[in-house]
Amino acid sequence: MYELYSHPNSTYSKRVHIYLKFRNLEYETIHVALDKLENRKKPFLAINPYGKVPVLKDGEFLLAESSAIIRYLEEKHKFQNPLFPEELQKKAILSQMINQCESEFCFPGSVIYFAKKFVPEENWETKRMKDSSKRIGRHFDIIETILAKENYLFGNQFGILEILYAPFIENVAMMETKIPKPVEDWIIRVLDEPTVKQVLKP
Ligand SMILES: N[C@@H](CCC(=O)N[C@@H](CS)C(=O)NCC(=O)O)C(=O)O
Repeated sequence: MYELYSHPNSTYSKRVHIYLKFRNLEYETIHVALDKLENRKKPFLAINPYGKVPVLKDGEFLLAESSAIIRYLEEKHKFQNPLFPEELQKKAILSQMINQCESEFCFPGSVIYFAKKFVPEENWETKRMKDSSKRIGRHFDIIETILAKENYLFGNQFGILEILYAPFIENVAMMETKIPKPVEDWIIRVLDEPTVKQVLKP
């Protein structure tokens, strides 16, 4: 059975939980106490030298990075309705969109999330946070062009991008950015997916 090193408040871990439930794959969760800095201690650093969750354990094989884990499982199981297309250029566009999700939304989103959750307001780097909000706003304007026509970001069905975005769009209110209506509707749709709800609102 798969083992997933994880923490209940970890947005990146939640992506993998959503995926595992979406695919009905059996797994066991191994709690890593980030709050007690267990991830910075030797036993966990032997599992992931970067000291981050999630990490998947498949037998002796260890794999970190949420999107790499999902891609590995998806390719390993060869499901009938694969989340990654076969066709070269479609696959390339999906990779592009995954990278943009990480760099244009999740990264600036994490800057704001981390500050608002863990840093006293007097120590906020407000310029950096404002720049991050602007960057997210621009990203939303760009994905709006797809979501004005389709219900989901790729192939017009719930897929890998929604799984990667879900734990982050849950916190979109704190990002203080204008959300275009088609994007707002998509957020509601994604957060209403059964496997997403199971993980985000257990
Ligand atoms: N790019 C990684 C990011 C993983 C990550 O940043 N995990 C956070 C929890 S959400 C973590 O373990 N942080 C602990 C630390 O940096 O000390 C992924 O996609 O899995």
